Amino acid sequence: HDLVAIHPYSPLEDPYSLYPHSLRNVDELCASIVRSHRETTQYRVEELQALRWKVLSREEIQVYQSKSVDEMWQHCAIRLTDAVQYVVEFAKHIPGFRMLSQNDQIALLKTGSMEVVLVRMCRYFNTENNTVFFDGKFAGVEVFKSLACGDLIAAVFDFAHDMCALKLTEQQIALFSALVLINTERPCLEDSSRVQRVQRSVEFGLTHILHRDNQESLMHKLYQRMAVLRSLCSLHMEKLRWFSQRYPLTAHSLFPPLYKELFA
Ligand code: CLR
Repeated sequence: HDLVAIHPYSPLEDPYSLYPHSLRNVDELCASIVRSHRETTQYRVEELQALRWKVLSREEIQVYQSKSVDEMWQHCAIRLTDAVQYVVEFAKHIPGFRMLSQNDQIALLKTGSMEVVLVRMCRYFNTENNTVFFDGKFAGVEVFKSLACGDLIAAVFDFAHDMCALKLTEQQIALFSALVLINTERPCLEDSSRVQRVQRSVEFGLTHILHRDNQESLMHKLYQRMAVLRSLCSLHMEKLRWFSQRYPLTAHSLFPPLYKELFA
């Protein structure tokens, strides 16, 4: 498996993952999830803020729009896979994650990693002009026209817009991302009671910081967003199946192996 090859399992590196129950307190759990989030998000929020003036020009938009369907899919699949790789790295440092079996780690990442990429997208989103940081500049929905899946793109942009409206702090985003990943309802889990223990600790961590921030009412909204994430990811899978049927060669030989492993 690519996932494992890229990130060899080494329990000794991370003592917390072996004994999550021995965490001195919930602060320590939150701090370690926040640290892992910080270390695996390519850009800091302030950096992205400073880059907002970089918007694609007409001509640059034209270049994306005149790409063929399979060329643009391949391009986006590569970008998405990059982002997924950072999420895999994030997951590995969630206390308790590496204590799970390899099978369960992969099962969680299969559905969860794309969802976390979409959660992270709100950091890369500018609600003033509805653009997302893509390939070094801010891009609107029209840039993705040649993918021929306008409904998915519109839904993804809507989701990012709604997430931005919640004005989450980096800590809240970190804990929410962890909760999205560690989910006992994912299919094909071998040891869901173990996953449940980890899930409970992350849930406890999120509740704790929302309480500390005086924003307990966010919990309900975040659970609602999790349902939206699920539907977005099944739409993504549906589009991928459609694409693979029409362009089997591109999907088979030109997509990144990790993308295929996770989503195909
Ligand atoms: C999300 C946050 C990550 C960095 C990142 C990288 C790639 C971006 C992604 C973000 C947001 C969604 C994105 C993606 C590339 C293509 C994809 C813009 C900013 C759009 C929605 C197209 C999806 C196409 C699939 C159907 C292949 O940390």
